[in-house]
Amino acid sequence: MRSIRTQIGIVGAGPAGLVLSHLLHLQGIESVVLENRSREYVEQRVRAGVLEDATVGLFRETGLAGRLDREALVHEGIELRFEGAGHRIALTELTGRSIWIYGQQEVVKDLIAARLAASGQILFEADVHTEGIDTSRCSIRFTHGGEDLLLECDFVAGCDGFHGVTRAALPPGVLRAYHHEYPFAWLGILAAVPPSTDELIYAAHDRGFALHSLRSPEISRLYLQVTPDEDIGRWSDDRIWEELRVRLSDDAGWTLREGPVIEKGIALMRSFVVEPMQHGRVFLAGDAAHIVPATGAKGLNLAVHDVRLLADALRDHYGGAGDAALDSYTDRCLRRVWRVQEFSSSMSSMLHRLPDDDGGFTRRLQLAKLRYTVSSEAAARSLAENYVGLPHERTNEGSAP
Ligand code: FAS
Ligand code: PHB
Repeated sequence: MRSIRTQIGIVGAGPAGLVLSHLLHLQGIESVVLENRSREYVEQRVRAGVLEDATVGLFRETGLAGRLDREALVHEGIELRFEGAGHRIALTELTGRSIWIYGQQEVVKDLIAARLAASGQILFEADVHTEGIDTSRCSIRFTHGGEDLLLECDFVAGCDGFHGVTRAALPPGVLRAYHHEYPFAWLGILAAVPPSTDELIYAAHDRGFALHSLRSPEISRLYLQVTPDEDIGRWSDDRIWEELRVRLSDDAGWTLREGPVIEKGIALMRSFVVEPMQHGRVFLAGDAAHIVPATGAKGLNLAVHDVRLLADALRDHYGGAGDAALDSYTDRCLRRVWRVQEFSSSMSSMLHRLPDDDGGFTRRLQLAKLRYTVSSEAAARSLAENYVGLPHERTNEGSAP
């Protein structure tokens, strides 16, 4: 079997794997990224849309923000809509920081272009299986172009998402998993119609949650709360627009623009964390280690924070600064992971219609929390600083990435 040698073997060309490969490159550290889907597929996969202040800051610092700075939309607020009225949370006024609207597939396109422009190695349609990952020898057997190959490396980074193989390759009993399934899912659409709002609208309607987000001045992104076992076949485009119209309505006669639906899908909402996020020379990052419900718009941003810490720690390792940062990778990631889990969970339970098996008690609590959040500056500031994202923790502040 032909073997390839590199320093860091990265499984998965999502935001985590690609940002890691880029940051390592800037440190003169080699990596090979193995992705089992095609380039076309990963560049068109619709997912995240909200980037935190710190994520955009890192992209600017590391030369990844050229197109983002030209095409992304900066937002300084979001709206919470309930009981027929909208309430703006002034993110930038309250925190001094903003969010950026820029589709995940655009981030992935920019990252792949930057890696390939720097002669980075990304093998698409490389099939990696759990049994192919040797966590003790740090090697990965995979198939590419019909050939069986062996990637030998100093470290393995599992950036292969929730359904990936690296986590499962770790010896049994090493990981402890924490998880929570929410009693709802999101039906999301991409529509070729100009957004009906300049800022995101999170609506907590009696019929269920709805979110009006966007991708560009021409493309809207909208979500509806549905049941976890919902059959998308039962949702015609007309029915989707009808339900969005009702749930996003307000007493001021706000109108929703409708248009052709160009993509639709259902995403389950779960919280998931594994501890530790490392074993020997194998490190997990992003959705491979943790999942948050999309209500807080955090998953991609959390993945970027993980790999920033991992790249810094590997820089220290290869730079002779020791392995303290590698050894404490899990603890430093989990501080943010659980902060974000708590925020995403509280946003989810505040905004979604929950099973009403307590005579409306929960609904009354939700409305009380919503009213407090929009009427108390302290509560609004707390939501705002979590939503724009807390500043990134850094290793050895002095040395630039
Ligand atoms: P990813 O899942 O993105 O990437 C993993 C990669 O590994 C994939 O390319 C996969 O093909 C590959 N892979 C899997 N198995 C493999 C194998 N065996 N061999 C080789 N490769 C393999 N996050 C936000 O921050 N903001 C948002 O607004 C937001 N909205 C979301 C909306 C929805 C509907 C969903 C579902 C998620 C949303 N997220 C959001 C979260 C989302 O963006 C994820 O957190 C993000 O994709 C995580 O990135 P990665 O960890 O790189 O995992
Ligand atoms: C999106 O634009 O896809 C999006 C925005 C906010 C969220 C989740 C998803 O909370």
